[in-house]
Amino acid sequence: MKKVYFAGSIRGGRTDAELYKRVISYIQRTDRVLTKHVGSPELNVLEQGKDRDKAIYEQDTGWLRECDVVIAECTSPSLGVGYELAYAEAHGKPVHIFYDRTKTQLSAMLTGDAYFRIHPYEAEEDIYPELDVILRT
Ligand code: 6IA
Repeated sequence: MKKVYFAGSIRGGRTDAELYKRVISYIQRTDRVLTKHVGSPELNVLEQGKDRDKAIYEQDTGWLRECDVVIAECTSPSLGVGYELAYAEAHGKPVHIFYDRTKTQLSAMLTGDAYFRIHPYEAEEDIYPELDVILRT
């Protein structure tokens, strides 16, 4: 059973929150997702607090160091997710990036970095067979 760090936009915008939730549930059928809250629709993105944010940063970077693999959904751009991807690379974690190619063009800072494994898709159902391969290897 792998420990999966799932990354998706929070303050960057919650347009794809339902998609994150479905992907997280799919991964949870076989593996453990450390970041389940990313798919939670009731997350209050307006909540503020420097102490709270520090705790979130410490928790998330701890999970990034602990996880076996990072899976990111990057259709909605997010500064936090971009940071997490670079942090994961710096710690030698395998990183898989999914995005809907009909909706967005991914940043050159991701597509130009040969370290990242990039999975463009055109329909949500294309994501799941690729997840099967990632989780089994
Ligand atoms: O810049 P963003 O907020 O879009 O960054 C999203 C990424 O940062 C996600 O992949 C999360 O792993 C991480 N992240 C951002 N906010 C949180 C959070 N609290 N809890 C855990 N991880 C987070 C959200 C509530 C907060 C807005 C008060």
